[in-house]
Amino acid sequence: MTANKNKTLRLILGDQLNINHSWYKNVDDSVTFVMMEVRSETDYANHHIQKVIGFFAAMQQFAATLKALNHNVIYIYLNDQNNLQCFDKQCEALIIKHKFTHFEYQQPDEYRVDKHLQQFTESLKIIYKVLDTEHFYTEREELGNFFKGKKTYLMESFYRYMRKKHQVLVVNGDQPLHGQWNFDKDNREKLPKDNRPIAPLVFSNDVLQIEKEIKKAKLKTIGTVDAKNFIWPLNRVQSIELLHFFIEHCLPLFGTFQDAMVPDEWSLYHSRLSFSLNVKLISPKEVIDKAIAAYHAEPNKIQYNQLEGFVRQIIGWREYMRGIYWHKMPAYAEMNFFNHENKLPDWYWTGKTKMNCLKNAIQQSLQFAYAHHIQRLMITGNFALLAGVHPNEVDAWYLGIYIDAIDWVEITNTRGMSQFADGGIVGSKPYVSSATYINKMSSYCGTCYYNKAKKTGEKACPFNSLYWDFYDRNEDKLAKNPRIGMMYNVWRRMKPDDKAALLTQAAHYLKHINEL
Ligand code: FAD
Ligand code: DLZ
Ligand code: SF4
Repeated sequence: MTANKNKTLRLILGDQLNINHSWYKNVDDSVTFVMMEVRSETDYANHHIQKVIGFFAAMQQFAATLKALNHNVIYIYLNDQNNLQCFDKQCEALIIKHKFTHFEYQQPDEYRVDKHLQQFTESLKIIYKVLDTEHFYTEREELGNFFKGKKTYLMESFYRYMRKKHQVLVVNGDQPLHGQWNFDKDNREKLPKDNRPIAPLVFSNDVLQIEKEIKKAKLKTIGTVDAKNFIWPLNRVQSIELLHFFIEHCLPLFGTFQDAMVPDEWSLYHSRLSFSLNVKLISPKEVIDKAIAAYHAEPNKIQYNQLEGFVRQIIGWREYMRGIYWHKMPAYAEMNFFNHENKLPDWYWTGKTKMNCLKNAIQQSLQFAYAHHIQRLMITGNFALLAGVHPNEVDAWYLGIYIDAIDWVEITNTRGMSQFADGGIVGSKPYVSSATYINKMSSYCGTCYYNKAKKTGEKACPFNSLYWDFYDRNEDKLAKNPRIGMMYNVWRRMKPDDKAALLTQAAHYLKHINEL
């Protein structure tokens, strides 16, 4: 090869597995793609073993697909001798070794990696280019521009803007189909005893070799895996199969039981598409288009409120969280509105607690690297907030434990929606509850060691006293919030002895938090 010939190195990150990207439209022999399993990505959190395996296996399959299409691919495995274990050093070494004249990468979704690659390219002596991932509906700054000059960041306004802009469930240009933008009030019921959700579609991927390599490298991970029968989709075919399964069997009841929680039912009517979406094996547009097409084909099978609820999660919440992330980082990662300082209880890492709701949600997370939204928000998140845990500790847990956890969507949901550490950017009030809500939405309380109806005394449910303790200790920050002022009226009207007993009970529980 002559010295003048253009040679391009293109870096593909582990969450950029979008085969429909324009990079892959034509085979070009002057282009080489590189993918790498690196310690900079495996070690920034205490990841669930299924998360690391999921990323590596999906990356390996994606590389194989590219090779089969005749693209040039360099794949660096975790234990390869020449693995320099981070993106910049590895790319630099390849550029020198193979005399690349150009370097290209797609915009990373994570602020940390974005900065890392910016610094790398600034020092590069060759030409470089940054491209869009061609995955999301929105540009990074779109939400910031949409809310420019506004005091609040209401998801509902953004959602309506998205529906109109992309003509999703819209008629006459700017009107919502069926006359209403949001059908949430028809959703969210407890699961009746006689309703048995369909068994979740799981895959049986053999990932034993990857597990072996992870063990060999002595990666620190949490959770368990059946590496002979890895349950998560690892390629586009499996992701589309999961999407079809969801539309056929779960979408008809998705909205209705979106917030329901039942022991032993880990997936209910949820899609479990978040991993496939976040690593870009499938696109939000194709998910929404297929769901909407199924509704139009069989409107008697899929009621509109179920469809609208699902579409809102993807074109609404998912794009909204991404927009908040890019608008507010890096300051977002430092926010701690309540100045919470407590440590996360040890049993978050083991599930060994007598509280049935937490035991179920945590053990399920350790087993499957998955919990559905309301378990994350109203069980593990709720308790951490009531217990005054530092948002850094809460973030570290969520970032590690879930297969779909990537900073942009984890931190906005955890620090923002769940911990209200952003002081109300994402949510208008903190998501906290006593046992009343948990009992209303789940069947955890019936078999719990604690008594859901007791606020104080032996075996009183910890949520009940911690709930009032949370409001009491944060009165200066919350009493003026119009959505919760009412709670303070209740608190103020309570008898002084009852209030004191609740606060004493909460103090006792906080002191012995690791024994709960
Ligand atoms: P479904 O219930 O089937 O919903 C469909 C899709 O909608 C999801 O796949 C997801 O892409 C999208 N979606 C739904 N809710 C949200 C939301 N609040 N924000 C963004 N997208 C949403 N989601 C992640 O993808 N990664 C995370 O790390 C993550 N961390 C979370 C932490 C906390 C504390 C909370 C409360 C929520 C978190 N979520 C996260 C959002 C949500 O819980 C998950 O997207 C969802 O549980 C994934 O399961 P599913 O695919 O079965 O979702
Ligand atoms: C999550 C993850 C893990 C565990 N390992 C890798 C890896 O070895 N190589 C890689 O390219 N990506 C990995 N990822 C995903 C990255 O963390 C993700 O691409 C960045 O955070 C950008 O969003
Ligand atoms: Fe959770 Fe309290 Fe219900 Fe037990 S009684 S399951 S701790 S809410």
